[in-house]
Amino acid sequence: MMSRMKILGYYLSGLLLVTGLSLATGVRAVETTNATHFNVSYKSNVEPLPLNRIHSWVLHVATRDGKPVEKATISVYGGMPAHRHGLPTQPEVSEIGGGDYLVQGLKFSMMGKWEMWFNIRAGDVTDKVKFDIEF
Ligand SMILES: [Cu+2]
Repeated sequence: MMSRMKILGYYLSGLLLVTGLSLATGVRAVETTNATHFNVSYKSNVEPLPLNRIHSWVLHVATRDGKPVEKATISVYGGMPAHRHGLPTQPEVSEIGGGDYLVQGLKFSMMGKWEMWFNIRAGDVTDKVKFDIEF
């Protein structure tokens, strides 16, 4: 069971742990960000991540002990902090099942450092995760 501790107003900023690891195929990269309640990773349908091309990710959401999180409400936002702008598109998130969520309509439109944020709510637990991306 997920913790029912009160987390409203609690935002993770300094504890993000981003690791890159390769699957056995050696082709697809998966990045995992450990947030407070969920382990979240993504796989892009285009790798390496493309510049100036609409593509999609499959976001996998699991509990800290690895159980898939279903029926989560997920919003996505992001941008380039150094340039003070957001994403050039409005990606949409839909549930696939088994803890997987399809994120469609992603585009990174210029070189530099991007942040991708996902706000994930499941039951009474909310978590925010960030992926750092650099082109
Ligand atoms: Cu920019």
